[in-house]
Amino acid sequence: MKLSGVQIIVECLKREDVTQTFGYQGGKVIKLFDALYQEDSIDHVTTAHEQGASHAADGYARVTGKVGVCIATSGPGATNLVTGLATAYMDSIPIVAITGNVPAALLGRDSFQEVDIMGVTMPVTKHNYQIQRVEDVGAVFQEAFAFARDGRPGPVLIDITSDVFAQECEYTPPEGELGEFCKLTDIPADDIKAMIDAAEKPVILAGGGVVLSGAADELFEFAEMIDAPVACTLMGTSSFPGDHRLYTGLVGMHGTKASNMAFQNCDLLIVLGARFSDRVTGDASKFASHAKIVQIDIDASEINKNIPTDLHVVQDIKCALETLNDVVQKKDHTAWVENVGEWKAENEAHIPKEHLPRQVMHALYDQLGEDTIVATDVGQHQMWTAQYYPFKKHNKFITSGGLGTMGYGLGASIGAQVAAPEKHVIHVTGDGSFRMNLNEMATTMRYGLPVITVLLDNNTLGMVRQWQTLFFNKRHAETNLPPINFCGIAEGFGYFTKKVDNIDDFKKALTQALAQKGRPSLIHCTLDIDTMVLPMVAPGASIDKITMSIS
Ligand SMILES: Cc1ncc(C[n+]2csc(CCOP(=O)(O)OP(=O)(O)O)c2C)c(N)n1
Repeated sequence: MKLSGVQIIVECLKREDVTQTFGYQGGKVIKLFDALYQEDSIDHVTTAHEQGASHAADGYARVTGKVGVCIATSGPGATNLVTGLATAYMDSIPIVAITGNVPAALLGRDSFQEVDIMGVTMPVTKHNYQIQRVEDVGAVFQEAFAFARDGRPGPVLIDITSDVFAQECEYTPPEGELGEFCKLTDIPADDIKAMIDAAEKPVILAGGGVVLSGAADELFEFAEMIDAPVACTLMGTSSFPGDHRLYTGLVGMHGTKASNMAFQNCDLLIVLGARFSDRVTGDASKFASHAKIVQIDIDASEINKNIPTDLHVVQDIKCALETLNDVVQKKDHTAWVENVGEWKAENEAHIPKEHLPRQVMHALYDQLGEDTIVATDVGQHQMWTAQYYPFKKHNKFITSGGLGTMGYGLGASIGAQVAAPEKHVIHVTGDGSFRMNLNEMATTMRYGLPVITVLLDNNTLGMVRQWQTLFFNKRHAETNLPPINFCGIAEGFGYFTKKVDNIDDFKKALTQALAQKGRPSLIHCTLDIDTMVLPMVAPGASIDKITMSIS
């Protein structure tokens, strides 16, 4: 049967089990939206800005494990997606972005709203396609979804010249699935077991790969079996329960004393789905220098990229851990775990009792159950969340780890809440970041998404101010932010709001926010401008050179 380009696209989306899209209208996608309007099995969320749509597709993908889909028109609509694509690229999140473009005959003529989105997105997508013939739609969509999902996931862009939407051709859905593109290696389970048997001071580093492969339960079993402390990267945070005796917290620049000292003193480091970013390793030449290193990652290009390893495996983390859990034997590293526990206690002793960010995180932890989703923007508030929110089993931490995108959090929360309407979604933000995405309050209101935004407002770009204080002799250039009546703005959108400056009022406000049915909330929590994220390791220093307090 003959179908039009837009009808084929809808068929392709259904074939890929797409039930939700995020995006924004425009002249070059009007026909596509018209076709989606007539299709009951696919819901659409219109965000306030295309960047919000790409972050929402990202948050949706992180919660469902499915490919997130966003749609934008040509020119500015397409370029507004780019930060979201780059964010997803750095964090390995599967997205298919669909953009309309000018008709093929007008390409390259500086036509109205024409932009070379292929050139723009090439470095920030796993792959991109431009469709100029209706006959290519079916095959391109099948391959694009397979690429987005396959191996190390990532964003893929499909740009379609708008004449394709109305063109017709015979369409037969492709049969079967494409083969796997990613080449995996066998798991040398006996070799890894021998290294574990020989180790007296093992440590596990859990990265984003553990979260992406859904391997939290397998990690839990593995860590308990080999009795090894578990540290997390920012992207790995929430893959291991924060209140577990083996958990040591974040590693690296804002890592805990326990994690950083454990790395520098361990004799075996097992790295699961982490890429040894410079924020994790500090001075790479001094990183874990007493340890044998085993690296397991699904992406062969990550192996030995930043840190040389003694043994590596190119594999999905869940699959690798399932295999290892079948062969490893119960270990007892009491002395080593107690040693790490002393560093944990030292870390704890340095945190002031009245540290409001920590009190807020603990109040959230106390009042929210398992299976809660916590999304952040970027800055100090992001680090406080990773440091102090003791993620429970199957909680999800959603953050822009690789690109560090201020303005990510509310869009991502929207995608997360759409994906999991029954769960609590908490958006932790700073005043700088919130200014970048508060337009998306229009979206949470419109769709009745009860996201709770916790704004930690220090009247400054806090993370940058902290660096200025420490490394620029307190010259606070362009970081102060004049106060804003955020509650007034949020009320304008229809939000429930409360402004607080102490933990008791915060807890009451949270109880009230949790009782709002289908209505989003803002808890505006004011902080002292010089509240710091500690501990801290100076950029490029060895990770055991830890500053615990600043007077
Ligand atoms: C889009 C973007 N612009 C600039 C930065 C650089 N940057 C990193 S953290 C930060 C400050 C964030 O301030 P705020 O959102 O208020 O959070 P706080 O650090 O105060 O918690 C800045 C400007 C960034 N990460 N992203």
